[in-house]
Amino acid sequence: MRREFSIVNISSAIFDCSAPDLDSCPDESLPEFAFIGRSNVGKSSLLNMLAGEQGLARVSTTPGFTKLINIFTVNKCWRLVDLPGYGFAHVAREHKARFNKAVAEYLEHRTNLCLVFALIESGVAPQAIDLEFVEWLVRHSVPFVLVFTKTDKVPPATMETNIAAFMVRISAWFEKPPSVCTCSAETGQGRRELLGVIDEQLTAINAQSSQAHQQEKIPKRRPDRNRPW
Ligand SMILES: Nc1nc2c(ncn2[C@@H]2O[C@H](COP(=O)(O)OP(=O)(O)OP(=O)(O)O)[C@@H](O)[C@H]2O)c(=O)[nH]1
Ligand SMILES: [Mg+2]
Repeated sequence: MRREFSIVNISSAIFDCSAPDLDSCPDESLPEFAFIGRSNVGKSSLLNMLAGEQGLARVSTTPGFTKLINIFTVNKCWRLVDLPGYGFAHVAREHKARFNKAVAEYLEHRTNLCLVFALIESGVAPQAIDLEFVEWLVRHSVPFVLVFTKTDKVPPATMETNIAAFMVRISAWFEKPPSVCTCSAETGQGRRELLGVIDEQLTAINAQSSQAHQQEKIPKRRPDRNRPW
């Protein structure tokens, strides 16, 4: 059965800050959705495509271009986060270590991180580095959706083969496999579905917080502790 999504309507997307590490990130008051994946996989491009604003996050043909945790506030109430890529060998060794550590800390400890979009190139067979990274996400209980990118460059049959092969390689790590989406920042393919994923998460968060609010309003039957008077 086809899933129906109610779509997040993006009315504003504003650059918030570039943080070199977790401590420099802004307060944790807004839900965040982060993009991670190999250098050059298309993280910044996908962020721009979803936000509907070319040039919001900087795109480059040079792998390893995004070096900081770039944070964007959408509709003043949630955030998109463009993370530095992994697996770019030519970044200076100390930089590589530092950025990997910053990304790992962000993914492990950011309490307002709702969901990670783990990007994989749809045109390539499963790569060890992507498999290792997905395993790391599973081991650290980071919630994620797999997003196969650059679908405009790949014949559909090749893409299907690559996705199926990737899913076989990771199948042993889950009881229920992660959701899979595909996208092209070039054509806009996948925008509706990915915004639908974000919308589902935001709806669930809203429901949780209104439930918590209601519970606060219900008078407690008994005081929490004995009163001294
Ligand atoms: N054909 C095609 N090219 C894309 C797509 N998405 C990104 N690109 C190109 O891929 C290159 C890298 O894109 P970025 O969005 O900068 O990739 P990134 O993952 O943010 O890269 P780093 O910041 O270096 O880790 C650029 O030349 C983009 O124009 C896509 O969907 N289709
Ligand atoms: Mg980038």
